[in-house]
Amino acid sequence: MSVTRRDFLRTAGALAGGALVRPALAAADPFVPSPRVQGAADYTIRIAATPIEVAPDKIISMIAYNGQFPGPLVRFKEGQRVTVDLVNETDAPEQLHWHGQRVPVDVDGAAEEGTPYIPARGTRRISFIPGPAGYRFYHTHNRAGADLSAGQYSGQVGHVYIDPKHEPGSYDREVFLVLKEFGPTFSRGGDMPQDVLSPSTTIPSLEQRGESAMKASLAKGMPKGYEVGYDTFTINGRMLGHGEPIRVKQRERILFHVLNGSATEIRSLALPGHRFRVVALDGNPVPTPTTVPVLWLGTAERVSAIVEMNHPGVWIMGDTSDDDRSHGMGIVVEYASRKGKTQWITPPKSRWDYTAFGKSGGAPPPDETFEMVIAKDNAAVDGFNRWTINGASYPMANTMAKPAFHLHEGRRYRVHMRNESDDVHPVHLHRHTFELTNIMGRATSGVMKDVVMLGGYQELSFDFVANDPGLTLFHCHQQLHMDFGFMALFDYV
Ligand SMILES: [Cu+2]
Repeated sequence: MSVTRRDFLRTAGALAGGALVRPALAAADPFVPSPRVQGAADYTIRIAATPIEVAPDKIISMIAYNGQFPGPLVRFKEGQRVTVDLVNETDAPEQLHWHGQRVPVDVDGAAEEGTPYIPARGTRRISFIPGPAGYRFYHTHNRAGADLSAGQYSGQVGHVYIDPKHEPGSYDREVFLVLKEFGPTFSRGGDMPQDVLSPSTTIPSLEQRGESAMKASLAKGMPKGYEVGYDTFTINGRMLGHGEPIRVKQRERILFHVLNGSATEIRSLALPGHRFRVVALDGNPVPTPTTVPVLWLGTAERVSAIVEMNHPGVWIMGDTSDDDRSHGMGIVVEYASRKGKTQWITPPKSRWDYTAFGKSGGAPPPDETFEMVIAKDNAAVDGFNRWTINGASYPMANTMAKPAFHLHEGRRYRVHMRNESDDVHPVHLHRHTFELTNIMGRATSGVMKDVVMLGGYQELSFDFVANDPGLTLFHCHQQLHMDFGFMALFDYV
């Protein structure tokens, strides 16, 4: 098995030619570690403006990692210290965040926690012990604000896989996929799909407060706050039909590692005639592996799912949105010796239920609960929505704000979130893994994550153990939301 997997990760030799335009990669490109010479880093990640060909004659300029999109797949070994050189060839200071890892604040890659910037035209060397094992990723943590070329709107996304001491599950090989849009523009109040989560019920008191705040704002003559839309959609940096297909054999069991690398969007993924057996969420094995027809991922979420190739054909694996798929959000899955027109069949409507992957209840009680109420102040900052946690907006002028929540090392905390807005928020906690404990009144346990979607006018709770001292950032991973206030710091006291 391991031979096949390594074989899949072989170097894409064609990239070595130094061509000016780099094709996006059909599969995650392996990272080639620097030679083991004294004083050299194990890995070097170079941040630079790069033209990326997402389709023939469609070449997008983006800030990317090592001249490619997605950035190279970085494979670490759990517990084995690594040194990484971060080289910034742009004119702006950068932050590289090791999403989902338990690392110190000087490594984590968040200016809000105090991680030093990688200076413009400069280099930073970091050293850390990767972990926990599993599927993680790395991305920029810069604020973008009104700049649609900055932050996560850029091409700064790459997979990390930290090899565990024990191999999970039974599968033949792994395929890494990153879902990512390009060509962003602002619109006023373009709505994201909100019919994603299960249950679909809302809490009347939250809805009343949210709706009346919006009505009051519109009555004052305010337009709706800006949202972002895109004209180009890709999987592994290629629009549907313009990349190499995923070539499969009948009866093969493929473990797909899927990352939503979007700055702002919720994504879905379906493969007609096939089902996904979800074995891990955000890289962490789930207690109840469950088979689903469609994967749903909030920004920065990862799903690892095994698909048994038992329906020969030439299929489109793609987003369930016809519009997004027709603008590129798909990749062809081709069985050996099958040719012909690619097929898409719309799957039945489905919703994403986190509790399906957990155990029913049984999480230990927390030592303390933090209440968080999320609210939207429509179009309040130069036409952008301002976001608040318990009435406070994270300051835009100063990077390291006063910590809002205080932790004692070793204690177990519950965060109870209530959403007074109609938007879905993929909320993210840095440097810690949390356990889902309640989704809209349904108790659950055992699902360990670092991002979870909080539904519009809904509530949920997650627990975490304070086991990684240092400033810890909590924020919505939707770029517009985090940039306009939806962030808070935890500190250890
Ligand atoms: Cu949000």
